[in-house]
Amino acid sequence: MSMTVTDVNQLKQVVHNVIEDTAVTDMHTHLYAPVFGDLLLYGPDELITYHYLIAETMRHTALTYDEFWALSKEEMANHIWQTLFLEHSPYSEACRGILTTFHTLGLDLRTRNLDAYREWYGTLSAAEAVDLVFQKANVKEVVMTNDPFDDEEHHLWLTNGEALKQDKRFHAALRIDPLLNDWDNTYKKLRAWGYDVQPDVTQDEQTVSEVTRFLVEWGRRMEAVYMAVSLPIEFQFPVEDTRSALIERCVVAACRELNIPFAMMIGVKRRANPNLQLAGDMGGRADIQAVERMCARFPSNRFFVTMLSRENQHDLAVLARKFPNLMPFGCWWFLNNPSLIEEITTMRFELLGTSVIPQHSDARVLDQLLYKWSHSRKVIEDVLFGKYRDILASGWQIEQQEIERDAADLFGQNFWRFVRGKKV
Ligand code: HDL
Ligand code: ZN
Repeated sequence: MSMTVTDVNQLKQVVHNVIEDTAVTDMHTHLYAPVFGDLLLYGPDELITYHYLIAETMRHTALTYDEFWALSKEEMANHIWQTLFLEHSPYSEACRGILTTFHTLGLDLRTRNLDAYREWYGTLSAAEAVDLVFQKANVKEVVMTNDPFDDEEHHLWLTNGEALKQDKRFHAALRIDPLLNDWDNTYKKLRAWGYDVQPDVTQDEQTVSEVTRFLVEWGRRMEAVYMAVSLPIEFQFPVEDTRSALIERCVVAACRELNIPFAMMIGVKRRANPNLQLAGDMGGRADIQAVERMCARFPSNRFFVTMLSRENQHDLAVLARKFPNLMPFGCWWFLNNPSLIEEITTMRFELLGTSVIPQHSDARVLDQLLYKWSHSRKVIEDVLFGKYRDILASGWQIEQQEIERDAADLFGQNFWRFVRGKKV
């Protein structure tokens, strides 16, 4: 029996409870099921050496880049802890996330004793850590980032593929950055794997069909729920270049054959500072018209899109009003901060109602789910409450089960309907 919500205080409590109780489908992470072995990262040293914290540490430390990278993982974590947590207050989002994570796990932050935290984790197996973190974060399932061009992952899929798909909490996404962003090196890998491709994609039908075969074979091997790529700030479409030709002649065709969406994550500049390695990437404003042309030119394809620049967010939301085959998702990377999640989610709810996927975690370390989702849930709850409050004030009556329905859509159903080609 659902309850009709009649006043603002009752509404606030109902929205809070529903958001807390709604299990999440996390549509973009860099996590792996335990069967992937060491590819699954968890624990204090992995959390504290997350590349976000390395970038912040290098703004304070007297160490040179070489001195820092020469440290062991534990020494790195000790140096980051000393620098960002003990010598300065840890209120940046990446630092605050560590505190939220440890607090949620019941660790005593008053001690600030990193070795004590390490000792607590010591006995936790990867499988136990997954069960514990998924339960505490109220995460039902995650989508991994699976790169067939990574030698270790390539080997795992070819030698143990069925075992990699047994844990139904972990879904695969076929990530194709090397294909679209580094063709001149990647085509040689395809040839070595038995795909008869030539360097020039635009002139050779055989190459087009072989690249498409590669994508379809790996999409099926992984049972990928979508195909994904991150694209640079300067991404344009269509242009006379290899990336455009591969997208137009191979990727969209393969996605149609697999009946899965193509996810574009646009606006990255890789290694702006190569000395920072993974921490050295930056972002910038990209061309929204490339997305417009993709959606218009391929009406039977579905596109997940997230953009790295704050300045692209309004245009992306407006574009999604024009193209039902476009699904904006998440507050990606440098946008995954409370102030920007609030701004972007408010704008999306005002322009798209419930037909959007407000967040993904992008977690690289398992335990990050604890903070990435608790921080985002709070912001999304506040924005959603505000929107319900506005319509309540107009005399609209809201049922609790309608709030439960909307939250389930935002935190998972929209994703699965879009993956399966159904209206959201
Ligand atoms: O390309 C991506 O998927 C990005 O999310 C990068 O992995 C980035 O380094 C990251 O971890 N963002 O959170
Ligand atoms: Zn990512």
